Amino acid sequence: MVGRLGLLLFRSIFFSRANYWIGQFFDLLEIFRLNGFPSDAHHYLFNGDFVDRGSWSTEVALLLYAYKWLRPDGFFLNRGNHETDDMNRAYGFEGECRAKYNERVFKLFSESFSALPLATLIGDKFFTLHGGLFSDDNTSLDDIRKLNRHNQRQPGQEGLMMEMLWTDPQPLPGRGPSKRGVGLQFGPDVTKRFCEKNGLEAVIRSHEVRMEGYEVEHDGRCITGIYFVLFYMFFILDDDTNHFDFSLLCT
Ligand SMILES: [Mn+2]
Repeated sequence: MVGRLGLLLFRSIFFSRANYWIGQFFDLLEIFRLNGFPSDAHHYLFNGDFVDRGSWSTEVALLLYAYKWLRPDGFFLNRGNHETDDMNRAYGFEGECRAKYNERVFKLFSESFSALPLATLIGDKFFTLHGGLFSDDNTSLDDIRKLNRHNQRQPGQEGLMMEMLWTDPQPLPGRGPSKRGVGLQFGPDVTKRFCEKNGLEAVIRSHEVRMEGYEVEHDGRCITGIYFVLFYMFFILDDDTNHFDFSLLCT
């Protein structure tokens, strides 16, 4: 399973590397052209950070939303740390909305971002989210399900939502300070305990660039995948050969 994901990731990233300067919206169309447009045979999960890079973010977000609307059971979006007000103010998406549309459009996007799932479970075994794991070993999938993201809206400086959007893995056991100054780093023992406690095979996350496009760490239990420029990671599950159940956490 992990190998299959890896292969698909590599195939897609190989392409995006050669074309990342074209612009993210056209990269997205090219991904669909190469790998198959969303259909019964091609399910997609985009793992956050859709906006803020380049000047085509509104088009990207609207296309992703349109596909979600068209194919609610076969097209999935997780929130990234860039789908937040603070980041949009600093990295350009708010300005893009104002330049192309108006303030109200940014507010509508902001509200829609706060409604995006923070994680998706694939087949009950693969916990997929943008950032990573938690400061507290007792955090469970049920705690995540109980999180009311519609009330909270923005991640703030601490807590489950912030950690899910911001944390990174580290090779050393235990936890360490974040190199970003936001969140923390979690070691292989943290990942192992979380997976065992919650009956998971692995954590799939994005949020960082890996030179080979993706990397499997923490004894195979933590997979970081990226998509250059915009999509830190996406992968494709093909119903012709495998069937996966997606369930959204914190729905
Ligand atoms: Mn990120």
